[in-house]
Amino acid sequence: MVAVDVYVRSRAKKPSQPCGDSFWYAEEGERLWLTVVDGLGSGLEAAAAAVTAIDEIRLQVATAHEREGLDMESFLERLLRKCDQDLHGMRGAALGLASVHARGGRGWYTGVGNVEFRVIGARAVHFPSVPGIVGAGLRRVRVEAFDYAPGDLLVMHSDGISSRFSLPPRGLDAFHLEAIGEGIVAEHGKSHDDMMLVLAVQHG
Ligand SMILES: [Mn+2]
Repeated sequence: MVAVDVYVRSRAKKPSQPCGDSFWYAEEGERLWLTVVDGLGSGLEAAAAAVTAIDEIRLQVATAHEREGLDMESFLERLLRKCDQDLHGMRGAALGLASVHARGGRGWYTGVGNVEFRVIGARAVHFPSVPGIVGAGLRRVRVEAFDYAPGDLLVMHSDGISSRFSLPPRGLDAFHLEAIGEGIVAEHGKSHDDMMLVLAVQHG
């Protein structure tokens, strides 16, 4: 059993419309999965694109996690390309997808468009946005590896949050997700776009 704290904060550009940004967090076996998808534009069509991508990710992760020796690099690339096909003819989306093992070791990240991902561990790692639109035909897909240890802070967000925030270094105490998240949203959340911020940390 893995103990993970997850903080999620989202906000629609217009309160009367659905938020076009979505997230998914899951634990499959001992592997943690985190994704943020920003459907282009806002409202119903943006939300539909984001949900379509997340449904595909859920399905593929659920069917793949049982397999021994899953090659994460090629799995993430195939998954991103499948989402690209699924969203063809829809609004398109920016997407970030990360996976780590609860015992630590190498973590994996892939992303396209204005979703950013950071890992705050022994050192801070930042994966900025990569040009492209999921659904518009991806040419190159980059899958990146990073070092992960239990207790490291995982941060993923859409461009409804300015990426200029700083984060506390990993110290002896656990990260306080609520305080960190509320601070980022208050100071760096944008009022003219949908917003999604997800923080996750293992504890215990
Ligand atoms: Mn956006």
